[in-house]
Amino acid sequence: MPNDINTHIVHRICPLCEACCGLELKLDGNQIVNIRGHEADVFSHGYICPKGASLKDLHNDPDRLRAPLLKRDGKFVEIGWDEAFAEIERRLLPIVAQHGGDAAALVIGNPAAHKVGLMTYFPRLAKALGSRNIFSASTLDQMPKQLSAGLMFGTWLSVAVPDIERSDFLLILGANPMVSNGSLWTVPDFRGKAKAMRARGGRIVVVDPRRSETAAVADEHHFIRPGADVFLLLGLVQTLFDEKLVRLGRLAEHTNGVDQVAAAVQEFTPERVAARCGIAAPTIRALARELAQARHAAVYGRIGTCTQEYGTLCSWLVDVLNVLTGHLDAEGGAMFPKAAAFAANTLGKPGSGRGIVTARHKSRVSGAPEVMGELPITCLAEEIETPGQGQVRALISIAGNPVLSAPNGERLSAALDMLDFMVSIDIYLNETTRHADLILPGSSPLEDSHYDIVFQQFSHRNHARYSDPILPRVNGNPPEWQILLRLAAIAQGRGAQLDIEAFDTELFTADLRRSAPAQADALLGALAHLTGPERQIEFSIRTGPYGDMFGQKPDGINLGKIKAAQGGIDLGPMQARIPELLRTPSGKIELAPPMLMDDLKRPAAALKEAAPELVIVGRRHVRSGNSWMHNLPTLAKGPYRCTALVHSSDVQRLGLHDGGMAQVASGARSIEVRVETSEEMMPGVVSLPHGWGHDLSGIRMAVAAERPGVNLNVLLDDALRDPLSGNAVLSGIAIEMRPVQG
Ligand SMILES: Nc1nc2c(c(=O)[nH]1)N[C@H]1C(S)=C(S)[C@@H](COP(=O)(O)OP(=O)(O)OC[C@H]3O[C@@H](n4cnc5c(=O)[nH]c(N)nc54)[C@H](O)[C@@H]3O)O[C@H]1N2
Ligand SMILES: Nc1nc2c(c(=O)[nH]1)N[C@H]1C(S)=C(S)[C@@H](COP(=O)(O)OP(=O)(O)OC[C@H]3O[C@@H](n4cnc5c(=O)[nH]c(N)nc54)[C@H](O)[C@@H]3O)O[C@H]1N2
Ligand code: SF4
Ligand SMILES: [Mo]
Repeated sequence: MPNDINTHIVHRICPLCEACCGLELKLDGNQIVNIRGHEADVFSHGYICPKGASLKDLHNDPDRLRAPLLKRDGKFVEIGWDEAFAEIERRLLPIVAQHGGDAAALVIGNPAAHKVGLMTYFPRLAKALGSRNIFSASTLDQMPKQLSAGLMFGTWLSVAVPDIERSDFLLILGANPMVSNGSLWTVPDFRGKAKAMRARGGRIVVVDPRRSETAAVADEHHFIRPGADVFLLLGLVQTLFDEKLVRLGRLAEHTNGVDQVAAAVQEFTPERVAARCGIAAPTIRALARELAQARHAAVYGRIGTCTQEYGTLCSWLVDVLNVLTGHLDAEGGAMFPKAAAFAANTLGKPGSGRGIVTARHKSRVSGAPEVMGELPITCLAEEIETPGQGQVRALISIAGNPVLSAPNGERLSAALDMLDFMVSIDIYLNETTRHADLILPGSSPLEDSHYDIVFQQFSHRNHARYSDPILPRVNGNPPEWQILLRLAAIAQGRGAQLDIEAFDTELFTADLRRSAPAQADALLGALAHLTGPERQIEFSIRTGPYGDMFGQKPDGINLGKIKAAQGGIDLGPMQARIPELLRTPSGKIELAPPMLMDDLKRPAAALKEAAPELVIVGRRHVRSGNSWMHNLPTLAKGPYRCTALVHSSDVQRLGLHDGGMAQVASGARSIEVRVETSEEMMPGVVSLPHGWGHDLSGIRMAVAAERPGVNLNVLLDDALRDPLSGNAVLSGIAIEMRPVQG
């Protein structure tokens, strides 16, 4: 093919969801010809979904920001980087000087988890700013799981994931990996793996108020009343004790608190929880027996079980089930990945540690406890609105779009306009960044190198892969790590002009002198050829569990070896890690953390609560990613997706029409949606995707604005949280629905 002469092939880990597939890109010069799955990738073996191929659209998107934008007289104008940083110095510093560090808040969103530069340098910025007002998408998502993992196993990210390739029974609650491609469970090609599992005689059971795409490929599906998983899970645990099915096996000597759990769940018999969760008692008993008797089984719960008022209890009970049935840390069960770098559960003395604490401080207005260094993002609006010492007056938002992604975005939107100064680091002028005084453009993923420091910790199989930058930066735009570091320099009063490479080395050196004082000089020498994220990655890999220890273990790995290996390095299936993984002070699994035992009061009191007549839950689609991929033509095409799925019995009862419009109201707030009759829905439950509503003024996303959809989060209540983790309640909100004429 003559026109192939100039083309070449490069590889990149896909940053668009947690599956982290290896992609193969064909380039013609700097033009992307096509994108497909990378067959030789040791982890994803060529799998790709429609979003992966859309990286081309993302890179080429004319709306993607490529220069800093400053708001002048209400209009954004392009400016240079020096001017941008000078402006930040001029406006941010006086606010902090006058009102203290807490006056400047930080918000970081989901895409940051896929950007190694943002992940490794956010802590530097947060430290330099010294603010307690740190918010992130974690409190719209997985904070309950992190808290329960921290309490049980001693570090925030010690999350057990199903060992699907060796499992023969999976119980999945509130997750739809057929669409989401997995979350807190990095598992590319869930469909293929589920199919293989069933071909070996395995079974999958899904619990979801909607017969989801995952339920459709499962063996069994049960509707559940939204927000009522805690009752089902308590019923399952109770049955294990009641029917003498508890078998801890190898973990018995490593587990504290079994008797306390037994006592605490006594009243939650299947017969008493059945009506509350909507699943019959004999079904609950049968599920408990099947789980206990399966040789290799795992319980897995995700967004549906986290984003509810009992999020932490649910997340905990999922692992209580895994422990009590002998499936935690066992082959084919719920196992702990061992990441090659950055995992807290591979650092320090194996087998015990300091554990975790929460509530080191509380939010000023609502008194919500700090969890993992953060406050609930649903507290942000009130922290801006409420005068007094510690009021938030300046905001730095990084790869986050809380105006769409957080409950009651309209309130937040108005609050953002009250700020004295706001700067966003983002790739779009969107619903959130339109409020900024200054937007600094983040980079296209294809301009960045990448190493997964987050998702290796949740991968169903251990691996290490690295991506080089593929395409050149434009306009002399700095990489995102340097943007964050320069903001840190400004916040520390070191000036916007500071030599950023020297500052980076200064901070890295200080870290090394603290963590490895005796070897610091030698290590610095060995790493002298690297800067930025690469230096941190190389250090972490080489001193990590598979590392070459700077030559002491010649068979170990380093960044050079990972780069040289086509498709990365496979580090094998998950292995049993208890007790080595534990970092609890006791050196045991804490099955009955006092905070959770105490919280059982809430479900006990709510056991008899009647169901609202109609509630709303969320939904995802393969051609969409939260709020920001609707501007990519390959994903945006096709049928209108922001529809409300309503069961035919509700359509009839409420006088709605398939394809017609309806008003959905929650209290005083309401939206108008298009109705789609669906037998997938549990009667009394409506499903609407989140992340839509691109019809707000002042955004620059032309494709998204053509079919804006409506924002589910307008309806949701920012006062509703899981009190332990601070996570927002996004599921099971009571609504009213009526047809809109015309
Ligand atoms: N295509 C695509 N992929 C994505 C994303 C995306 O937007 N689009 N987002 C990414 C992100 S940020 C995340 S966190 C992950 C999330 O990944 P998942 O956790 O798999 O999330 P969902 O696909 O939303 O599936 C949640 C399921 O929970 C059900 N559900 C709702 N309420 C309840 C409840 O109270 N109880 C139970 N048992 N079920 C309930 C819903 O009907 C839905 O089927 O997906 C990631 N992947
Ligand atoms: N009702 C309801 N609400 C939900 C959910 C739900 O299931 N239901 N899911 C929740 C979940 S799980 C999550 S994770 C949150 C997500 O919440 P957010 O993280 O606030 O939302 P995103 O839509 O992911 O927005 C990401 C932002 O990052 C920008 N961005 C994208 N790529 C880059 C990049 O490379 N660099 C920079 N600097 N910026 C970039 C985008 O332009 C966008 O502004 O939403 C939550 N909201
Ligand atoms: S499943 Fe799709 S979006 Fe997710 S990493 Fe793979 S290709 Fe990317
Ligand atoms: Mo998420």
